[in-house]
Amino acid sequence: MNLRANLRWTTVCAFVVAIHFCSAQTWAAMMITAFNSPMTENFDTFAGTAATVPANFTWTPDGIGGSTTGVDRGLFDTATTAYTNNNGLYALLYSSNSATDRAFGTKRQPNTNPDILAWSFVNQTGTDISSFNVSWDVEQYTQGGRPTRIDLNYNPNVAGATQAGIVGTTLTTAQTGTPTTGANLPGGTAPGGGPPIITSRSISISLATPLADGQSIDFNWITTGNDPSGANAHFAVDNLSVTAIAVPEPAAVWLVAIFSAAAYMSTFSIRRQVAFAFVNTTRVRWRT
Ligand SMILES: [Ca+2]
Ligand SMILES: [Ca+2]
Repeated sequence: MNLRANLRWTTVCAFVVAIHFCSAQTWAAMMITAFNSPMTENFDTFAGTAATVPANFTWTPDGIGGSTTGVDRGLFDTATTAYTNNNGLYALLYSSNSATDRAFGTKRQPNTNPDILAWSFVNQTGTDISSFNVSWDVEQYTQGGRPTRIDLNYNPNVAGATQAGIVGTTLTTAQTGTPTTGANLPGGTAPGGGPPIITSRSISISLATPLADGQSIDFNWITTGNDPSGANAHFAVDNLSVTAIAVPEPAAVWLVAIFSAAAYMSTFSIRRQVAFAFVNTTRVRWRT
């Protein structure tokens, strides 16, 4: 192969590599193309394996040597199945409520490293995004002595994870049970247990710096829980929803102000005419 052919081959390879990485980045993040349009995930096709984590999501277990947190545990139906003390990644469901409704769940390894589920987005609206609404359900499927916790933060434009600008409650703590070694929730039919405890969260976020077109943002659901002794509950998130909120244009704000003022003046004018008519009527009656 001569020098010119070599250069041509190198150029083709560089182009193919660039396409690969661009495609990978495009695949990895969900594109935000519209305002006030919720983007949702219900995990109903998740099978409790790393391979079935939905696109646009990244799962980071604690990574400690010897940990079983990253182990794929598959489906766990707590309506029909006895409690299992195995730590790892689970698709959790309660078939007595729904045979198809799964949630993204884990039973944590006892250490201080968080398990993080990140949902990645890129702003493709063509303009800045200043605020988001985010909602999700936390679902507790079993009980244990350790109060497993799930919290949320976000990372705008790779600036670092933060909870700044969040209005609303982000933290949910599992209800602990009497058995410190773990058990199914009460109220079910053996060998299964009772229905999951579901806590719905809904927050708004005002970004300190607007997210420019083309910039990324990650929303992170963080599972922790390492004390006191005992077992962590099987804990999950479900029904995630992220909405970019449109900020009214200055012109629109002025129009609202003008219409409000006009409506007030109109009401004021009507009130004045009614008062004037009342006074006149009273005068007429007084004279007669
Ligand atoms: Ca659910
Ligand atoms: Ca679901």
